[in-house]
Amino acid sequence: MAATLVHQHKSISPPAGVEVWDIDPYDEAILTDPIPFFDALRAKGGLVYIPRYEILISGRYEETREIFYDHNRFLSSRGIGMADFKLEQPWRPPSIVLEVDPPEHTHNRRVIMRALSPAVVRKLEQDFIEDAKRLVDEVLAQGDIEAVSDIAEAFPTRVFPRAVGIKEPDARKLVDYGAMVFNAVGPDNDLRRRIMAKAPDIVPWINEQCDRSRLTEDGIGATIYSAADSGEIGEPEAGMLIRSLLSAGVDTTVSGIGSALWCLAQYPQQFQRLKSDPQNLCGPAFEEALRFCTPVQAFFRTAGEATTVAGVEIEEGTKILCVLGAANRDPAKFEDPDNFDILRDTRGHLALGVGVHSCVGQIIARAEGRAILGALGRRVNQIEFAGPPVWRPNNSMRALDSLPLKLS
Ligand code: OVM
Repeated sequence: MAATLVHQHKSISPPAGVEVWDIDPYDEAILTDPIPFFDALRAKGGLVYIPRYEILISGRYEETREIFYDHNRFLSSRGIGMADFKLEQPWRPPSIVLEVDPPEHTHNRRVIMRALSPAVVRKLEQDFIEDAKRLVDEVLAQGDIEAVSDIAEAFPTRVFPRAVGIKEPDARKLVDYGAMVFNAVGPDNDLRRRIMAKAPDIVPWINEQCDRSRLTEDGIGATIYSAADSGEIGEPEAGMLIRSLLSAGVDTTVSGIGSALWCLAQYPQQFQRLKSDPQNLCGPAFEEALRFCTPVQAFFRTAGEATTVAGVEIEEGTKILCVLGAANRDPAKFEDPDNFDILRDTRGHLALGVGVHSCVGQIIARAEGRAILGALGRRVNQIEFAGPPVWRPNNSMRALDSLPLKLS
């Protein structure tokens, strides 16, 4: 008998002892204002059942970390979105690093790790700092700015494609592709459909940029292709790893930098604190912004076998939505979690995941964050809102749509 598919995965009934919560976590009102939802989620238990999608959802720190850490029980190869790749055709060929389990994962990740190593990023960081200084001077000259387009999108789309070695970058297409990739993590809702309508315009362009001929000979992309030359991976796999860089390397840092700006405008004393020692506090400030406004709010894992978490029996094939954004606000882990404090101990936050799949680009992402926050701390006296910030709904990414600021 064929399994019944509900929202692209196996039909699952509520496990004994878990609360059934009749809510849509993908409601746009929740996506744009998630904190009350996070609080309610954690209050209901370590795991909660959502009948609308027949999924489990976790928002407490301990359970979320347990699931994310255990790649043996909780698979990525069946998709990190709501769709089970064992049962449904994915919207694009699966990523060979994100949507795969060990041992294939280990082999492919090693190639990207080398291309994004601390030594590589150390060489790029001076350029990032120069670019950040230039960008901050540009926006300071303007006074009133729209910080999403003028800083949050401008900075990563300037420095990251260049570091990869994309010869003809197109910031709009890179940002839109990120929006597709992160909305694809959710259910087949309006948000996902609207952005997927752009696929014919964007996907072929992205795929072309992954070709060796489109890349410079001295970038991160070339390093990945050198692994194809030595036979460590095939030529098509090298292209797929470039696609991963373009999938995960733009929207994430755009979101992180935008949210960090929002935090500093919302908490002016924290900005003054950053200004007291930009050199040393730009890193901690970016880290706290990652905890406070976690860019990747939630990814799924799929139970590859029957198992238990916190005493709850989980069926094989269960999709579990791990809400990293909620875990990062868990008072059981972080004292006074709803306070943005750049001096707090942020260690253990889950914004970059944990375990074998933790963000492989975290070194370069942090270098970008430090560069821009360092430049702001050194060159700007005050950051104020010049209008109401607007959040942009997305099925997995917390991101601003517009952030009018006055910099002086
Ligand atoms: C990828 C990738 C990696 C991390 C995140 C992501 C959903 C995509 O390898 O394509 O966004």
